[in-house]
Amino acid sequence: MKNGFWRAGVLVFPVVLIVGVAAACGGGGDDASGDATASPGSGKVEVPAGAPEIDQDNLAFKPDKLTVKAGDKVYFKNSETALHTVTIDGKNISGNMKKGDVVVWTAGTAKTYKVTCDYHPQMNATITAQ
Ligand SMILES: [Cu+2]
Repeated sequence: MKNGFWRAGVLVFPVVLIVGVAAACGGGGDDASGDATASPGSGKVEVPAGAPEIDQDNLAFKPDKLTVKAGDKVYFKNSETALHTVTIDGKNISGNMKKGDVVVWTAGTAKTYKVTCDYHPQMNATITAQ
């Protein structure tokens, strides 16, 4: 009786272990997102009325000076056919933006940010977060 129980236990236990390990390996693994503040290449983002916005138009950022509160979202929109980027303090946060693309960025810290475009050195703007 006691021996029979033991034999069954020894047989069942390794099977449970293997199934458990297989299940643990199945999930997760797709959390590769980097910058949560950017939405690269997405044309689906709409700019809310009255939100801080900078247009990319005629090879310029318009306006080229913007003041917001720290924590505010700033919307960048490419309004022309030329490809642009939103590069903030040297970091490209947008990828390539086509006409109509909108990228949202959050001015996290109170300071002045330099905004440039990787393709057009003449495109410059500053965003001051207070
Ligand atoms: Cu550009």
